[in-house]
Amino acid sequence: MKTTKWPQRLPIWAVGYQTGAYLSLSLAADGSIMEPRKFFNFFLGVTLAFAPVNGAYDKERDALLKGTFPQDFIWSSATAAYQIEGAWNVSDKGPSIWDTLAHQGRVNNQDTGDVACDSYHKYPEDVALMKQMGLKYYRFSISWPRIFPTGEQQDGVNQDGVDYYNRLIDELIVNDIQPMVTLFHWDLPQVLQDRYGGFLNNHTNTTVIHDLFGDYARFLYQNYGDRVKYWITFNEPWITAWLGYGIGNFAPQHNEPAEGQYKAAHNIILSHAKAYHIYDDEFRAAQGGQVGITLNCDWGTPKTPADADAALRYVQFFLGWFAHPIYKNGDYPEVMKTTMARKAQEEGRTTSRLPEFTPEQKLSISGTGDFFGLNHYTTVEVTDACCTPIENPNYDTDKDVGTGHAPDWPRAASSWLYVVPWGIRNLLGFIKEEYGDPEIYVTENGRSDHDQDPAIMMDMERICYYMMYTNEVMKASNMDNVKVKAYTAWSLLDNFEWLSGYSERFGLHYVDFNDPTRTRYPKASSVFFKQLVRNNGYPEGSEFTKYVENMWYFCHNTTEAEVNGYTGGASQISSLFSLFLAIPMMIAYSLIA
Ligand code: PNW
Repeated sequence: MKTTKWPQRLPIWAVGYQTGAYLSLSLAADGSIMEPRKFFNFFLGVTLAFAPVNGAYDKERDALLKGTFPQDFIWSSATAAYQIEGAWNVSDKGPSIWDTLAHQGRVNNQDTGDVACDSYHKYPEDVALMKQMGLKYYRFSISWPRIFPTGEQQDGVNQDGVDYYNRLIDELIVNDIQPMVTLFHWDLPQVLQDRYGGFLNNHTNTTVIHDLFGDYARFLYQNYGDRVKYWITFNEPWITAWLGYGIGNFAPQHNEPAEGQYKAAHNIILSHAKAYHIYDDEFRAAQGGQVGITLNCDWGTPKTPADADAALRYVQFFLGWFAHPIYKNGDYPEVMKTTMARKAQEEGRTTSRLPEFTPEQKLSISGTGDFFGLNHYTTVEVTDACCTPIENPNYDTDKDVGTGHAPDWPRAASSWLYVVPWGIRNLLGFIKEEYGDPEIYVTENGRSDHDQDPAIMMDMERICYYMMYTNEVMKASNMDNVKVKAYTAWSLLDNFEWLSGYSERFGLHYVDFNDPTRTRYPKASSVFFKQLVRNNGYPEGSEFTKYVENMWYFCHNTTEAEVNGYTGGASQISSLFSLFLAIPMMIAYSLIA
């Protein structure tokens, strides 16, 4: 692992922490050795007296809720095939559109997923890590071109690929971990892109891409459905549609921002419905599993009361685009249709850029989710920007909104990731109201660190993130009666973070990508998460909850350095805290736990 380099320059608050540390050490130096937990509590108390107050937080709204999740609550962690597997051309695996993009050198630092975490070979280690954390569920994805090299079954099946997922699933089951399988996490077979335009394939009719996705889904149900009871058809179709076929910075790099995303989304929704009905008609009775889709959405909060409609429009264009057809009535949200119709008029078009579903299609789409999969990371502040016609319209301008971030929201390493825990509670409440109180599985939530020297192993800010976000999920569950059934941490491992390559780390476990054996190291957050799972929340009176109570104030004040534009913030906090707080804390805690 990397060597420790100490920060050259200390911000004022850090001096406060240091002073606190020395103070508490000297106070304890009356000859007696303090009992670890007392020492830690005392230490934290003194130290936190020096912490500045972060204006991003509200005492009442952000208060710690004590209590536990429902008994059958699902705790899980997630990965995706291209991000962890490597073995990109082992046996007959075909190339995916992400292999193509990465091999063109389009990723930060020219990184590729060729080896990634090498989970294709090291999957038993991954399973062991989950076992060690006490996780009973694992969300992973299957690589379509690893199963069908061209994407089409008639061209041949890659038996080695089929066997790989059999081994992974068996390893999970033996270790009492339930698989939750995503059919499509962005790695479309390149041949399908070349032959049919991928999800742009003749979008207005039932076309070959729907059938091919259906064939692929059927093959997976047939081969794995005896052991897999949770299926997620698509991961974040919003990203595939907008970044893949609209802006085109993600694979397959199709740049058509006026219409590409709407066509692709249309095809994805129809492909999802197809896969759902195949399960319903051919497998459900025998296998008894569930099929859903995972949608991502940032919460949109109005900047001023006058922006309330704009914020709602933002969420409808984001989540509603997919959720409204699937979970409500087979069709796009009303506000999307009327907005796009008005734009067509303004632009002198005879038809809307938003395609229409036929009545039969609406019927077949509506209600095709046994659960509602949600990926959520962040929140934006929305302002109304209605309604200036512009020359080159795109999905972003179509919404007639402006987006920004409150100046005091702490940030993670990913440029788009602002830490706003209460956003998830609002979003969960919105889903409950809007889509008829579905069972919601949070299928991703997490926070990135930079890849930096020293490596962030005492990842206090990730601990804070999980602590605050899961507590907000518990508020949604226990106070707002939202049917949240699952919480999934993204990610089990540091991995290939798409265009950012290995420069952003989301893992509960550190992976050294310079080490040919890709050794995994647990970060402090994995210990925290283990305790969270064991306690099923924050039960009154438990040692874990006491620890969380002590951390709560720290977590709500910590990222001040970054807020003030001090770029090294995350590392300063982490390295100082490893020395003065996290290490004694972890030792103390391991003695108790
Ligand atoms: C999700 N954005 O993607 C994906 O499901 C994961 O594969 C990914 O690693 C994770 O979130 C963290 O990024 C996103 O640019 C990718 O806003 C990009 C964005 C959001 C989510």
